Amino acid sequence: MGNMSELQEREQQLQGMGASLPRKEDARFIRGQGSYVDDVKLPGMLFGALVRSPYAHARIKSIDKTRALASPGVVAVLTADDLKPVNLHWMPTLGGDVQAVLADKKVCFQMQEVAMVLATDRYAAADGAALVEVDYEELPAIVDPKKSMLPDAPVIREDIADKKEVGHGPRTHPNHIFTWEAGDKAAADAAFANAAITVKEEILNPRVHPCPLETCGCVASFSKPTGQLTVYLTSQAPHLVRTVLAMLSGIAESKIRVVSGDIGGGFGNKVPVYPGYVAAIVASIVTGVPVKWIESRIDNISTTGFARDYHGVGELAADANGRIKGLRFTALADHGAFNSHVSATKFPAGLFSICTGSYDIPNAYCRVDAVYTNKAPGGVAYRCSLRVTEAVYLIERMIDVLAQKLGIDKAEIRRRNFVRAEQFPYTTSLGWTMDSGNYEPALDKVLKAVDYDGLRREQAEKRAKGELMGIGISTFTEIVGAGPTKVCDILGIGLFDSCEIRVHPTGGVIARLGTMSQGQGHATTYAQIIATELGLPASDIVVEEGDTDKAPYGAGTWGSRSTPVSGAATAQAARKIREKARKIAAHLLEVGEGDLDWEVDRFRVKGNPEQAKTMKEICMVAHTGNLPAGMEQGLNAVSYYDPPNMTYPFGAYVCVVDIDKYTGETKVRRFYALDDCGTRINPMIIEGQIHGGLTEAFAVAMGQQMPFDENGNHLGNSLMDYFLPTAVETPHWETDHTVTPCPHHPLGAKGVAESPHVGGIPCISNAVIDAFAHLGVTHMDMPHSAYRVWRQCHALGIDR
Ligand code: MCN
Ligand code: CUN
Repeated sequence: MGNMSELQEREQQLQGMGASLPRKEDARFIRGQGSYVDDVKLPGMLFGALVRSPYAHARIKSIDKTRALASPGVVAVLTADDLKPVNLHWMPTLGGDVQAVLADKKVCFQMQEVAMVLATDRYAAADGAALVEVDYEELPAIVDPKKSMLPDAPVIREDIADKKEVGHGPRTHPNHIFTWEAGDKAAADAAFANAAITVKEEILNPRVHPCPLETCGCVASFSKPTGQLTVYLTSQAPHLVRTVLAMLSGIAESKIRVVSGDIGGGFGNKVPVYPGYVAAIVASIVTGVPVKWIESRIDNISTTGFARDYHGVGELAADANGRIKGLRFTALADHGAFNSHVSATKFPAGLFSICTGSYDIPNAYCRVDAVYTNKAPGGVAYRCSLRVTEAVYLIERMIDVLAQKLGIDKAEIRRRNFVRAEQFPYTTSLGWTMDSGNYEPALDKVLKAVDYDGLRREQAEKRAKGELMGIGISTFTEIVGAGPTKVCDILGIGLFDSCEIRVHPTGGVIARLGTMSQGQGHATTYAQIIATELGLPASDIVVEEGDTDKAPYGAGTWGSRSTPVSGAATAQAARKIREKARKIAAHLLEVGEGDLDWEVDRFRVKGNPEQAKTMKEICMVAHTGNLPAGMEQGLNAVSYYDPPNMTYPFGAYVCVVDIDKYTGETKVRRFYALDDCGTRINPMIIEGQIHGGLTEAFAVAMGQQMPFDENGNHLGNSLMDYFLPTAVETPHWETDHTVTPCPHHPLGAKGVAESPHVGGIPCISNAVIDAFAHLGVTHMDMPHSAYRVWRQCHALGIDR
């Protein structure tokens, strides 16, 4: 064996798992060398501009293209009537519904796509769009989901008014999408009937938008001679998009190529298939030249995948010591005018049923009713792992409400209810089997770090002086890594993921994956996994994602699934290669495979360690004729990984706020976040993800909201109105970690990217509300903007 320092040196040279390797992709990004969809410029390309509806609900009586067609540079104007002959005026959605590509007889939300104007440049297209004359007859709009299913509510989706179901069970009203439930209602009801104490609260997750820096868009290029369709598109899930395009166009999937270049932020906004993509594709098929369509900021905020709009009611039942005996959570989900968000077929309400959180709750029941309204479609986006944000917000808020009612400390009540380390794997009363966790030490570590007792003493002193200070805690568990194909599919396609690795003669490696980075650093972290597994330096490992012609099939990057699913596929593919390399090494060293030990970057003969073959040497030999009998050349492998379970990362966060009772101004004084995502591949990238997710949590908790008036007019669809925190507003984040490996993942890793958002929002809310706890306040809805916090102070009469 080599001495330790030599070994360590070799290991360090690999820059494998555990190293805080700076992101490889940043060398391009910080030099302005990224290549985004709007950088794609093809010869003869036309520009498409969408004509959008000014009304939230209206019948289209006529569309007059004459003036637009006469406008300089305008080549064509497409409407639903033009798409009908090719049957492309409607398209399937990832939520099992259909959506109008261009409005067919009526519009169902403000800014809905009505026509596409094609012109020789972007300005001519915009001018042309302004000249399309649409005659609308306005209809009454439904904006409040609570009014959606009233008996006399106007029917939003006349196209499916008679359908008894839209993919997810019986519908009870034309504006009803589905009702989904989990758990044992009778058992939960009994727990409530027998409980010493019960609490109930209405809790809103307002409609917000992830607002990535780069808006959505595409360049569609159809070649008439070959019948080949190439679409450059900002997609988090290029293969799923290709499948949907094949389904809707009838073009063979082998003749469709979807290419996602660099993505300037996705945050779930770039999962769905949008009407603009399909309109641009049809436009390219019709005109025979490439067509580019890029959203403006206002288009993006008003029409593409928003998040949340979840109207929850939480109920907990407990004994006098605060041990929770029962949980009942219901939610009314506003999906807008089309059910377009990504959801696994069996989970139309996403993974909401993870709402028992980190707690051992014996009886639970949850129910989600989803409805149509005259608002843009969506609901699942924004670092959310399919409604986990809403679930975690509800339980983390409700446990505070319970603590308050019982007069038990908010850290103590969590401790009394945690699933204990020895209970894992732990099956929740709503049916999930949580893989691993160690909650109490994580909470204790955080409380110690912030001197929780000292903070509570300080708070008591401040309260005595009439000042407002709040301490928020959240001890959340996420569910990420969708998911096992036995329970998870989208449009019938199982949610496995894939990695193909090719090793070249001199030891360079190229890996291709079905996922798609939007800023998560995949080019770096997948390379680190391969470096460790194959003993080849990360610097020589190239990672490629996003081109469906090159990468093996996979469901893409969302729901923090890249590490849990594709990270595992990467390890498995690399291990297949290492096993082949072992056979070659055994052949070269003339020993049995079992006589070899793997050591960082080479195989050594047991008992005769001077005899060794490095991976680099084996790479070359694999491309010669000197191989074991019958073995083919090459060192390539592909793995399609079907995860046996989801992964359940967790965290313990504490937030301290100071509130000015005269103005409502709220300052996050301190935020301490401890995350546990099992084995950590790149600590620096993890920290970056946590900083980003916490900043987005701060945005949601403190200021983001998409307001509408009663006619469905959007009241805040520009960055003048919509809150995006900059470095100026953003608090300082303190991060920490524990490591509880995932028992079923080949590397022991869990996902992490969404945790800080999911756990951060309730932590900040809990802090703000805790500031008012001694005054009897149990809940305040987000966002906690200064005005709204001041209103609370005013209602309590403490602002004078
Ligand atoms: N990682 C790690 N060790 C772990 C877990 C993760 O080093 N145990 C690293 C991974 O290798 C990867 C990164 O952390 O480089 C995030 O990994 P993971 O948690 O698997 O999440 P995904 O890569 O699947 O990212 C998806 C997630 C989602 S769903 C949203 S929304 C979101 C987020 O990522 N959108 C983002 N973070 C974002 N960050 C940026 N910059 N831009 C977005 O659009
Ligand atoms: Cu829900 S936002 Mo991310 O899963 O793409």
